[in-house]
Amino acid sequence: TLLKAVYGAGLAAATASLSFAAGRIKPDGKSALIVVDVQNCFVTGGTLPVKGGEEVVPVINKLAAAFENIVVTQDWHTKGHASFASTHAGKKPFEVKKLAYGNQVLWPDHCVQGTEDAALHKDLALPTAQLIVRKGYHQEVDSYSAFTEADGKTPTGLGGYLKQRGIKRVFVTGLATDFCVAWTAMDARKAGFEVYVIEDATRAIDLNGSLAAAWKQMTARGVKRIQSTDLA
Ligand code: VGL
Ligand code: ZN
Repeated sequence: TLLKAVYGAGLAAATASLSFAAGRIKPDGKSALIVVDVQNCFVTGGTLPVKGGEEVVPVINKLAAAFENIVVTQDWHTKGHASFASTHAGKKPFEVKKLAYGNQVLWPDHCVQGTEDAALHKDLALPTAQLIVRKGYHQEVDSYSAFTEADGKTPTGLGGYLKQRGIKRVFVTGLATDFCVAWTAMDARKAGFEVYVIEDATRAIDLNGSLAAAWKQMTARGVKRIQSTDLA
């Protein structure tokens, strides 16, 4: 029938454009892969597990081959950190508390400096990575972003590092899409980088609609949402 023929043609066109799309983004010497918080704390069995968090590991390992420049981050909290619910009398994990710099989601104790929980996932294979940035180590201030702490003003140094190395484009992966990945991506835009988030190389916490909200904010700020198959 005509309907079938039209449908068939549409499918063929869609398939053609899909295969054309694959590999259209090529990281160059001015590109960096940022691997956010792929730590034991955020995968199954960790203290703040992200659903399917471990599934990003093979995707990121494979992506790494396409990058000359790779930066890894670790959430690296002190004991009794201000972002832990246990630090605040009467507060439970996933409640919100107003701290000096604004509203803070309170988390289970996680990623405490030097613990096995805070170590990078054992299967993460990034031998060519050049820098590990640790963040969230100031007792009174959280840092979802790998660029700027939650007070909105204390830099981690990553922006300066990337700029001094001539990096123009960053590709953000890791955990969690709606917290540390999103904040890192948006701060990278603020710092003037071209920013891609590789969606299938991330997994989300999705607390009260936070995943949809994060994509909306990232998109509004010019972060490009791509898939690992878009890279050569
Ligand atoms: C993260 C919540 C608390 C993250 C870190 O890596 O996304 N989320 N600390
Ligand atoms: Zn944290």
